[in-house]
Amino acid sequence: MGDLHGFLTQATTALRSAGLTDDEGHWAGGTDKLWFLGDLTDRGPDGIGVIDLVRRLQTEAEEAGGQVGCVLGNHDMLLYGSKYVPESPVTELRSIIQVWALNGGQENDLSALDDDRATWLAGLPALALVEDHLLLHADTLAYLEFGGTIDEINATMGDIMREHDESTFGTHARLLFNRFDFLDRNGGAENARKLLGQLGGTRLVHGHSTIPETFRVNPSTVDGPIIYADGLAMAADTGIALGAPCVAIKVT
Ligand SMILES: [Mn+2]
Repeated sequence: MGDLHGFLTQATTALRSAGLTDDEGHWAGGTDKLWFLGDLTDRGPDGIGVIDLVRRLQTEAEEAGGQVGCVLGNHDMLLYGSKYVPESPVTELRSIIQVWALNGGQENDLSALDDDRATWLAGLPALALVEDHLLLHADTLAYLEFGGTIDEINATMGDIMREHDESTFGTHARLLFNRFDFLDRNGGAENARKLLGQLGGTRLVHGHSTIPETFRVNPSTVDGPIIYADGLAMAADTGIALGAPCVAIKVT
């Protein structure tokens, strides 16, 4: 599932429609694997509710022999940084809490982000290789600036999240704002091949750059992912905050 951005009701409905949860909202996916592509919070009404939903399903899926995971999004970093290092500079002019507020940050989410939830966010991987799909939040090569393998990149990102270094946190988060590296006009297929060649997988699946904005389509017409870059990339963020439907995408 692409970016949920606090739209808890839509997420809950989409999960039930996909048969991944039952009528009471509990995990019904058995041994299936369900991954979220980051940006659980901001913009929508209940980011904390989305975090809590993902965490609960993670426990329930594990008990059933399935798997629920989530990669770290830039908005998850913005919210987290706003709690621990609010003055950390993202640009010369703006601190992380300013960037968070200007990009849909919700006071309710920040005030309810306790240490338990924040610690969970800090433990999210930046990248995951699942069934030959390379899952990542942003469609950017910038991940390679954190390391040369998935494990290295995840370890570096975990350190950044846990260290709470006010002087560097914001600029690190900013790297995940980069996007469109896999679109044709930017040498897309070549970039996708580079990332997959280095990190593994046959197709990358990303959120972050919404389908309506990236491919210039009406949000109301989006009903699934778009595969592009010679079939090497899948855009999975339908653009819920733009009014598009929330969809649990089946990838294999
Ligand atoms: Mn997003």
